Amino acid sequence: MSEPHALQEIGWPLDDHGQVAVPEWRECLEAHPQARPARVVEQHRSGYVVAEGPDDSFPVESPAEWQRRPSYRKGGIPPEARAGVGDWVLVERSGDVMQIVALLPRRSAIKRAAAGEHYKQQLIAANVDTVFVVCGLDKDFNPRRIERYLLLVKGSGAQAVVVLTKADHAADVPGAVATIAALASAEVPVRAVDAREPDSVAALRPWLQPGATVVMVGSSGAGKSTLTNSLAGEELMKTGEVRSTDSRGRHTTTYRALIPLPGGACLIDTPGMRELKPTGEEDVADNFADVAELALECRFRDCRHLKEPGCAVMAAIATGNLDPQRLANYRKLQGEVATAAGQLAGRRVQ
Ligand SMILES: Nc1nc2c(ncn2[C@@H]2O[C@H](COP(=O)(O)OP(=O)(O)OP(=O)(O)O)[C@@H](O)[C@H]2O)c(=O)[nH]1
Ligand SMILES: [Mg+2]
Ligand SMILES: [Zn+2]
Repeated sequence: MSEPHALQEIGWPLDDHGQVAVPEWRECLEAHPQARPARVVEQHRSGYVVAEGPDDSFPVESPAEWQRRPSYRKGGIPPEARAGVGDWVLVERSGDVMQIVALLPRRSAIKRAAAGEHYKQQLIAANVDTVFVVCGLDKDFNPRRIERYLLLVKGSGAQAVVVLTKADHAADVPGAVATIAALASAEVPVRAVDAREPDSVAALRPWLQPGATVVMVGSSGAGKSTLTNSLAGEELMKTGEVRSTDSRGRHTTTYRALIPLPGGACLIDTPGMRELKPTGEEDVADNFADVAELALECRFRDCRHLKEPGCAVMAAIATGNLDPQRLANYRKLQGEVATAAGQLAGRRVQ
């Protein structure tokens, strides 16, 4: 095993006695006495790069069963069971190459449903403490999309923070922050920054303490790589101009990468997402507590908040206390989660 402090700098959790803080991980280590722990820092189509410290990364071969096409039949390996960026794996030398021999159980997992008609999950990042939901305060600003991201983060085991970039561009920063603060529950902090300015991004330090891991998600052009470079203090990731007509990015980042920051935290940069579908495991009402609370006041228990008399939800819309677009998004997401949950159940009985 490499120096414990080098591993610790990339997030390896140690307890007060210098032991791995996760008991199941200890068991895995004991089961593979020849292997050593490493963290997946890059995921490419062709394979993985893992690290044993901030300056010590190398390519590894993945187990043969991960290289076969995913299958849901008995014994098949679903995509989310393969390592992703942020995962801890055990690696062992095998001839000339280093080989992954085990995937340590995840402490948290950010997932979405993969594109395509077959129901599949895709891991965005593993073992993260915080998710920065990054959105520009330009033409890309979209509260409905932020609601969608927050739905996926809640229940993942990680905390969400909304990071509004391009604060230097925006006409009404406090207004935008208030809009997002109102739809995100009180436990979701919202920060507006100029992602290009180190002094401005210092506002994110509370979530970047030594040992912490943060993943950034958001659409292309939101400023994730710009933020990465400002926090790292050097140009590690390529950034790209956005289209002036609609502020859309050009998918500059093409793979997920974990970057150890000088302050001791790890930051995961990801490619901008075109589509964000729920996996079916999300709890929509939990994310729309305001709507759910109003629904309790409706006269009928099974009120669909359409034209029923005594509907508290429609009353809140009439008085301006609830944004009709938020209600529409609530319904849309509920429909999507229900569909995905049905597919998930179908897959599990196969
Ligand atoms: N003025 C200003 N420009 C910003 C800010 N953040 C990002 N930009 C610009 O927005 C463009 C896109 O930034 P990127 O960092 O490449 O965006 P990204 O989220 O990494 O995009 P993908 O890698 O395509 O997913 C670049 O031209 C940045 O300079 C900001 O806070 N203020
Ligand atoms: Mg990028
Ligand atoms: Zn109602």
